[in-house]
Amino acid sequence: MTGIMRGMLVVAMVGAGLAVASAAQEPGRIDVTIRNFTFEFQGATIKPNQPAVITLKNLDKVTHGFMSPLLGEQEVEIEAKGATTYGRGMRGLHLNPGETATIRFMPMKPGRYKFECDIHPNMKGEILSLSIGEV
Ligand SMILES: [Cu+2]
Repeated sequence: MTGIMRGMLVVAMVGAGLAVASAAQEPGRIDVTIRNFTFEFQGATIKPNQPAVITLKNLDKVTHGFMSPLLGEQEVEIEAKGATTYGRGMRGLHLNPGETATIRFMPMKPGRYKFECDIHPNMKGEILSLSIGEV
């Protein structure tokens, strides 16, 4: 009887292990909506060495910028208006009214990545890249 119980426990644990492994493949997603000269966030945490996707949307009637040291440090891919820009050493991007952009990159190390709108310096935000277990 105990033998059967133990067998069931092992199966359950293997199942849980697979679920964790497949979750690690999923990119970390952050949605940033620019509204009323403010960066609004959803899911503002990403993990080091896990692909990250930031989706930017400008709902204001003026052009806003998204500028961060994060973009200058590593390979980044930015998709906007049907064109994709990629490479290293980007300073940021400008987003026209109503436009969206998608930024893909691999956060290499844990840390706080500040970003701001270079057109309106009072607009600021921060993306956190945290290791599992960090707070
Ligand atoms: Cu702005």
